[in-house]
Amino acid sequence: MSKIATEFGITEALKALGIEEINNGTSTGADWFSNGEIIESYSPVDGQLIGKVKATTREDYEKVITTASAGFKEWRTMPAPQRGEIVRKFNDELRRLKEPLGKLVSYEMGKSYQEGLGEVQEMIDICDFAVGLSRQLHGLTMHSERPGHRMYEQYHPLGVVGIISAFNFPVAVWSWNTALAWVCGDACVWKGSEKTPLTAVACQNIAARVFEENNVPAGISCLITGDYTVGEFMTKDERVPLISATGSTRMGKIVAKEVAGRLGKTLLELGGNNAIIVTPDANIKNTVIGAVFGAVGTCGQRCTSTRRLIVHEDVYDKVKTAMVDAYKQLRIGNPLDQNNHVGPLIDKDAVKNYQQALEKVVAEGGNILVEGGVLEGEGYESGCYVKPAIAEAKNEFEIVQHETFAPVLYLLKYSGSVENAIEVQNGVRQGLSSAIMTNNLREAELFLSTQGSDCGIANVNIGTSGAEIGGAFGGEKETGGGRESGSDAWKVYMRRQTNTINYTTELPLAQGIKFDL
Ligand code: UN1
Repeated sequence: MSKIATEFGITEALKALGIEEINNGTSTGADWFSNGEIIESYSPVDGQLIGKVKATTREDYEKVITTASAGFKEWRTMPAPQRGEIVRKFNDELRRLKEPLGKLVSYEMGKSYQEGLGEVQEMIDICDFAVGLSRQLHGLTMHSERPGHRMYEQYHPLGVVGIISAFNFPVAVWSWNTALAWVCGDACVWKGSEKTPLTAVACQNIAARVFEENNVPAGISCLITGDYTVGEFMTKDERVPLISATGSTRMGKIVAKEVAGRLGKTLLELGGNNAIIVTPDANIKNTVIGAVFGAVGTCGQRCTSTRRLIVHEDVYDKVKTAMVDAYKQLRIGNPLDQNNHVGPLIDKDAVKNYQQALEKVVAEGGNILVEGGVLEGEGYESGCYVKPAIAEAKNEFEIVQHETFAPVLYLLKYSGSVENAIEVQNGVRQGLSSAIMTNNLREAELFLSTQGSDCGIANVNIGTSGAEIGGAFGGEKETGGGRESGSDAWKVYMRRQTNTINYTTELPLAQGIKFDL
């Protein structure tokens, strides 16, 4: 164990979460096994090996999917509020293990400890939400056009749900899907990111233990581990009616095509290119807080991270100076140390992408306002620490149109009315999150109107990241169109059935059709 790991209690956290030196990455809940290659998990915090996880083979997967399919048949017959009670018990364990899990998220993924805890808090919140939901899986009733007939709709469980999640929210995204899918009566098979395999094992450990203690059938919470080839076992599998995938637009397009080819359902949560519009009526102090947190939080690796700041020319210089000043205050370093604001990027490939983005924006005619660069020396041995950068740019630059998963913020100027800013904000292929900073009611309402933001999330006087679980989360255009977590996102995990019951002695036909025999 490294100095950091010892100082910040990583060994204790791993122990509390049941992580061993070598872990099986395949689990049906009741059984753990794995015959694939070994994946090593290195921390971007200090470059140290944290542990190893054995990947899932095709044969391993077959065992998982058969168990999940069989488990589903039993689980679906349990009343939903009773399934909610299991989720409540699972949540008790999350509350108990919040600190070690938050710490492991921070150490394995590199986000700040506070954000690691925040991520576990999102899991707790969605479980609470799901427990209430377990008594509210409502359908509608309709008035039939025929006398003596009753019509209504109901929601039934869908089956086995395949979940593919990314490294940047290695635990919360799983829970947004599973907590809902479980109360809906589905079995879940999860492939987490191969960049964060230990947090996935930790979560599965918790679920498996609670489920076993409560006699939940095997297969309701399953884990598989590996790269995209393991994900493909699920996307190609007709026994998995729904694939919920979070990650890049490139990955989403492949998954969408594969699953659509067998007429399966997808829930896609893909890339964003999120902007904050700053109008002359904005509160500049709040703008800076929202924009800096949005751009550098999680080292710019949220799909909701702020990538573009679209500032009116009247306040442009003021905002520019305030942003540059704020970036000077940023402390970059070990994310477990609560004095630091910015931790490392996930790995050296991410560092390369970051460097290329900065080179590209200059090549396209951008002007670097806050210099980037890779940090070296004591505390930065992992080679994954970079300086958050700001560049003045134009929306039509190829690099600005592209989502770079790193702390690079583009400053764009607009003039005239807020419609011009909205056009810039919407002028990208992605459509996840957006925000406007203004105290002008007309501007705010226009931004939220039909002619306003085309994103799945549109905020007024808060930044683009940090959404609460109560709302539906997701975006339009190349973001994929899926909605997860709150509101009525649960409906995607169920199949809708329309029922018509005739309680007369006749058989009248709809649309007044006569068919006498
Ligand atoms: C993601 O980056 O995949 O709104 C999810 C937020 C978080 C979730 C981000 N609640 O920033």
